[in-house]
Amino acid sequence: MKNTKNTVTHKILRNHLVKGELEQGKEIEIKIDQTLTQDATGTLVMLELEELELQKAKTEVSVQYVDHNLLAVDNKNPDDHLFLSSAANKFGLWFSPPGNGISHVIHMENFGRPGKTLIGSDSHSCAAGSMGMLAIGIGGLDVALAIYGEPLRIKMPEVIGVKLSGKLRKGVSAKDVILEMLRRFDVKGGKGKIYEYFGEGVNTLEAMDRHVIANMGAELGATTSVFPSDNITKSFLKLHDREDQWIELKNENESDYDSIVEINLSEVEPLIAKPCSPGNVVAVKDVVGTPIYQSYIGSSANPGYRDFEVVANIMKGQDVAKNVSLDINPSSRETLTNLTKNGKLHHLLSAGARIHQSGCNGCIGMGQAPATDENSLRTTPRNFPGRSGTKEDKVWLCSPETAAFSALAGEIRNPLDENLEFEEPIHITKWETKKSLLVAPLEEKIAKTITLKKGPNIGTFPTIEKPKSSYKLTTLLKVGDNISTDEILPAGSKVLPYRSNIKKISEFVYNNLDIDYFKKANEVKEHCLVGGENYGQGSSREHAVLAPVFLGLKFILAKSFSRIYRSNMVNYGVIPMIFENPEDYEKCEMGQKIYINDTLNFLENGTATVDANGKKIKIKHDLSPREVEVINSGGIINYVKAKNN
Ligand code: MIC
Repeated sequence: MKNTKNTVTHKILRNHLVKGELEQGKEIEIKIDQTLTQDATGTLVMLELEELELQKAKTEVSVQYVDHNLLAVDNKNPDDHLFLSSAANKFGLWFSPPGNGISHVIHMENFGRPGKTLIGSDSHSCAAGSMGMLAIGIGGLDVALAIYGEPLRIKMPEVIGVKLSGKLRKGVSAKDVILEMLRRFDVKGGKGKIYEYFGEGVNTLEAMDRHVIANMGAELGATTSVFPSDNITKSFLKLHDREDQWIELKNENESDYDSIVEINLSEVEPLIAKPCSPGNVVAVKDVVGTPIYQSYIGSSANPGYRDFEVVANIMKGQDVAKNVSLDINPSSRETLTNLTKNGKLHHLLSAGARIHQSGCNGCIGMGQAPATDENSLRTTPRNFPGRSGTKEDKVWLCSPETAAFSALAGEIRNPLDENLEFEEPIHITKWETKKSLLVAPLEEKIAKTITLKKGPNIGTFPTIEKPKSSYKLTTLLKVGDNISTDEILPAGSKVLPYRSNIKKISEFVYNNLDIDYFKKANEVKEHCLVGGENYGQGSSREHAVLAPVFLGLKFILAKSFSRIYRSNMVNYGVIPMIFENPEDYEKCEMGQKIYINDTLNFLENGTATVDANGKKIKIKHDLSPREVEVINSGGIINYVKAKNN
């Protein structure tokens, strides 16, 4: 029977369906209209496009942003920027230069279009769901393939309606809403789900508030989050001179959702995620008085003009507490321009704030790392261990209001107990813009003449092997639940500059958990890993798969995998093996050999029994027949090349 559901999600999917049916759990293929890549993942995507011999992007809009690797302490990051600019010119992409700002906010302002599909090589690409798009964060190779003209293949998720009623109180903001979702569902509660927001409460949220909520849907492990496209979306588009691109999109029928979650915005209270997981949410009132060292404003999780203005209004005429670093990271050059024009930057500076350049900065450990043992309050989306750049860091995630009041006091404060007489952020109707900083794609005949500008740090794309008929492999590491990509392949200013150099970056794999991993991998070469639940949560960085593959990783046996990590594994030919009985995890030990005697049969039939030092363990996989073919071909590039020849 044809699916007739009319949620916003179903409407967009139906319009883009290339193959399959919108039945939960079934593989579907959808056409992708737009892509977004950023520098930390984009360098690899551009090498992939070179490998695919792409002539010109097949998408409607593809944009290459530079927002992560901004510190120029030597040639590496600047070389990457030039490489990316040359690749954008060659392949027909837009280019957003360093200092322009964070991809997600610039994309929403300049390219986001209700009803369109977008994928991005950054897990927070889902932020564009705030304007009625179906926007999914995914590994770089899937993005490269979309630019190359391939549809995206995903399993049809469950569509959960999140019914918002009421209105947020002053001192409480959108960040508290998504923290409420994380308090309820934790970091893997959203796996296999799309959260679609609806109800009266949605009308009380501005476009950028919706962005905050949609952005951190990534932290729930969700495929994406979707908001309707309504008059608020229309006025946002109008502000950015694109009103003509508006269409209305709303859910017709509540019963079309697979299930419903309800949040009364009037009852949401200030919340905070304690170190070291976005799911570690408690009420701010329960941690009041905790001393802080840093208050950090910015990132793609709180990128709106209002998120900075509210801090400026709270700070107005007051001083940041002694010994507290108030770090302001403007989300875009335009946000900074408008804050300056409206006098808000002045309040921040005279309160003692430190102003940084526009971009992702400290969110990913590119500067502003906190001192040892000191609490850092951040409006950023993630606080996985060590992500700030400081080992054993103590990063807390909260709203701009909580971060601002705490910065004034030098300790965590609950905004609802503070002086709420500050001016409410204005509803912006005038936006000073300088669109010319975005570089448009070149004409095809000029693009053809461009050669890629590769500095000495730009590596080559490694070759991926087909699976062997059997493996007897050493378990190089056994890890617990919810291991994040930040733990597998650290972020930070030391490692990020090697994102275009797989050979070099492989030296850092698992550095924070087992400093000898690289050395041991070099000794044993082919190896495997054992993991718990939700292995590989967090970022989309395919390097967290590709670098271990470069060192000889062949399969991972885990209780479950995160969505993006799993698809990156398939793309690079690593077999995602799942414990049939999760208790068997206990039978595995580090250093032990795992023996599988018929890999190809396992891939074909979906189950097998492996031998771990004499102990029998039943395993399974949840790969679709196409994914099995991809692994058997030695990864997706080989698969696509073979298919197209
Ligand atoms: C992140 O927030 O972890 C990042 C940095 O944006 C990543 C991308 C990356 O690893 O470069 C993401 O979320 O995909």
